[in-house]
Amino acid sequence: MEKTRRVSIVMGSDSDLPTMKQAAEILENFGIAYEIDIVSAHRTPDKMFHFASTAHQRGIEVIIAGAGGAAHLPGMIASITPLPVIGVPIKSSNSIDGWDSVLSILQMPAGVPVATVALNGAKNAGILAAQIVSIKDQNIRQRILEFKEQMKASVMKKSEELRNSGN
Ligand code: RP5
Repeated sequence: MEKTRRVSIVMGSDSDLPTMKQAAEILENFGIAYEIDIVSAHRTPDKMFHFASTAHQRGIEVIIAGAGGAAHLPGMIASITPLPVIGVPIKSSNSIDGWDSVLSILQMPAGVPVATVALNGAKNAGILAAQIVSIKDQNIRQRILEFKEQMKASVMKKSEELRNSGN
């Protein structure tokens, strides 16, 4: 039987996929079942509305939404769904230095939060989604603790190598 998908990754265009794949890779590493799709606030508004209004009924716990330029997708989804939404600003072909994407996702009005990560920060979006899922899942909590230990060990190793290199 297929595992219930707990995280939904959506993006405005297939051109966002190379960035958004990083969130998917993180979820795979943590063993969290997810779905991934293209949902555009501007080009497929009906699909966006249907997705945002039904995701919680399908067992989804967190939504990661990425978009570039006039990046309305995360905010529009957040205006409809009761689920937490993590927004990933993307430096897309129609983006001016990425600032338009960042500000479109970050500057939400009071009452409709979007947890905005850094420009192209899909990896952190995946980690944050895993941390939200881990609130009620001890296995995922353990994997996140191990991930942090690995990160620390990697930096400590590089630090030691640098100090021993004579530089
Ligand atoms: C946004 O416009 C998408 O999220 C994408 O980042 C950007 C460009 O889309 P394409 O023209 O590459 O399809 O809506």
